Amino acid sequence: MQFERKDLTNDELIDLYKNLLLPRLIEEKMLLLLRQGRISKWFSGIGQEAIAVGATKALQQDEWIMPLHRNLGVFTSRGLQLSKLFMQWQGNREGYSKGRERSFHFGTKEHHICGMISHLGPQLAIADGVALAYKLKKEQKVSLAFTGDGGTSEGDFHEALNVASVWDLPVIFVIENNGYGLSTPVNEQYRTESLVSKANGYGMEGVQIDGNNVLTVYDTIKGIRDYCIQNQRPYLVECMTFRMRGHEEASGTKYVPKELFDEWGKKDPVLNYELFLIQQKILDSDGVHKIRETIKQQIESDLQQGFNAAPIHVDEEDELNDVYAMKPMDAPRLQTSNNKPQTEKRFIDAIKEGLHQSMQHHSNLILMGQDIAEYGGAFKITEGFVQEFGKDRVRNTPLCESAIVGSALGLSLEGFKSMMEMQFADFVSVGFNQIVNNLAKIHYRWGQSADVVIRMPTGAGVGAGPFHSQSNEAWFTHTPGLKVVYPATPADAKGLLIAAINDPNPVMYFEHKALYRSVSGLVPNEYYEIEIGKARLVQEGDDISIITYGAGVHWAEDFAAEHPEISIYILDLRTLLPLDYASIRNAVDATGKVLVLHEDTLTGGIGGEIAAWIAEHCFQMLDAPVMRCASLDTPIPFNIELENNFLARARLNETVQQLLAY
Ligand SMILES: Cc1ncc(C[n+]2csc(CCOP(=O)(O)OP(=O)(O)O)c2C)c(N)n1
Repeated sequence: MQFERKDLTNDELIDLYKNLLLPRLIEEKMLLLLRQGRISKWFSGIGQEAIAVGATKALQQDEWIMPLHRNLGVFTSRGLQLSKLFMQWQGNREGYSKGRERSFHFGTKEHHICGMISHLGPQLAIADGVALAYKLKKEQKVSLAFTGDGGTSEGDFHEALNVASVWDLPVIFVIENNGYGLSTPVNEQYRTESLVSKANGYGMEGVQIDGNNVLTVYDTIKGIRDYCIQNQRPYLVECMTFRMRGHEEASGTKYVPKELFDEWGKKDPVLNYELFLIQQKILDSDGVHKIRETIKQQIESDLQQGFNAAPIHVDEEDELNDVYAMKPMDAPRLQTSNNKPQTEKRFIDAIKEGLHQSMQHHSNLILMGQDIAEYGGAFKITEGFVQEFGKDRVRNTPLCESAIVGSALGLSLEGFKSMMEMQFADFVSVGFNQIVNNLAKIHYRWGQSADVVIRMPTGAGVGAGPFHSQSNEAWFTHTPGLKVVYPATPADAKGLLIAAINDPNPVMYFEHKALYRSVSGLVPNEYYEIEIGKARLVQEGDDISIITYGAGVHWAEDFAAEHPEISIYILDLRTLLPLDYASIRNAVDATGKVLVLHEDTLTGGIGGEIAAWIAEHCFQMLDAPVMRCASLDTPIPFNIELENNFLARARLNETVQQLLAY
């Protein structure tokens, strides 16, 4: 192995050696503890340390890195306290995730490390968002994301590289090509000659290097960092290396030919570099011995601290409290009242006004979505925005929902707010993973907030067929960490959107397309919030209570107007997660007969959850079983007759009569 020191001083070379040795010695100790059953799962990076260490040392301490499961060297090179790291692996409260995450699935803001989720590829787009933040702030910085060879087959890899290129983002993508993805060899993973050749396909530069040579990695990434900053462009690096142990310790290595271990054993990144330092007389064997012993002692003493950590004490309140980030204590309360000036507005114009005022209010709010800039969005909600706020803040995106949600999270890491417009709520399925696994869980996992709003033009009634009409809010109400809001009136649409943007948590904002131009109402002119988690009493009544939201509110109101002989209490939920149980209880108490009405299909809809809660908590108040009126359990048909039959509204009268007759 050829080492080129270039202009590195002896001290710098020795510092790199210490950094390279530390993860190796920690791992050797961990493998021992694993055999003794003192720690659980372990993904080994033995043989690959030069990549994580070289890359991390080439960056500034405050540049975000998105590591994966073999990148212990990132964590150690960023100077994480070892005792805390050990507590993390033992699942102690004093670790980096309060015992909530395993192995390397945690991040730390203090060290600018973003924790991975198991799905690997989603890390890459987060780096795009961070790089976008650096670019917008005109900071001379890069972000760096890792992927394995296996991970390059994920759509997330393609999307993230494409966005970085199209948006001219200073991101370094590092592929650790270690020959295998679990047991799958690279010839069953891809058919290009190399992985770096894919760079060309995204219109970016790339280079393949020896990933076992720490000086090569360090020097290359340092140079690439300068390139990315100066040219404001991304760069792909393929580091050739080898995984010297199994995928994880329990999986063995039977599927790897023995010759490969012999061949790559000779290229060991730590031993070869050590030899180089000795040959160059930068260290002698005594010096090497001393460094090794010092590190081993440090590991032992920190490990003891780790073992001394108190066993975890379960505090359910603390668990629940950490699901959401708290709004800053000094955040103003933006209530409005009826005596403030109001203007009659359509639903769609109220949304537009809420978004517009939010853009004026938050100079760090970025809008992203397909065709939202010059074209103004599929429904024209952002029409005129790009002229007023500029291309930096009103961003057309390539067609890649997953990468844009990931980028939104990356923006959040650097203190930006973002709103992503799904062109249709139906398309959220291709950004689903980033929402339910990254955005939703990140605060609970390691305390990072995801300050993102996703606007979801939703619902049927416009003859748009199975993929432009779905009600998919229940996919998200089942995911702790998200908030789900669903306004029914123009005033609520504006106030809830402003509240969603002010909320530091990920909010799914459902806006019903059929209401856009069919519903109007008085909307306060000022900048105000409607509180998330608070339902609205639409009208009082004595016979039955209809609990509903979205288009259902209008169906219920129309029904009540057409049937003055029935006294109907109507509750508009407005927020589906978290639910306003106090208002639900009041609705039950008012009549003792409850109908939950929603446009979503019956099975697994939020109506089931509400009915179950009422049965459990309000049983004594009930004079009849809780009834549900929902859409048919079929995909949404295109033909308007079929669609009308599909929708819950077709069965509303029948269900009300059943309830009344009970
Ligand atoms: C989306 C997804 N599918 C499958 C897995 C299971 N899995 C975990 S790691 C891995 C192999 C990854 O290979 P590679 O990207 O080459 O990284 P390496 O483990 O070799 O470092 C697989 C299949 C996963 N974590 N996520």
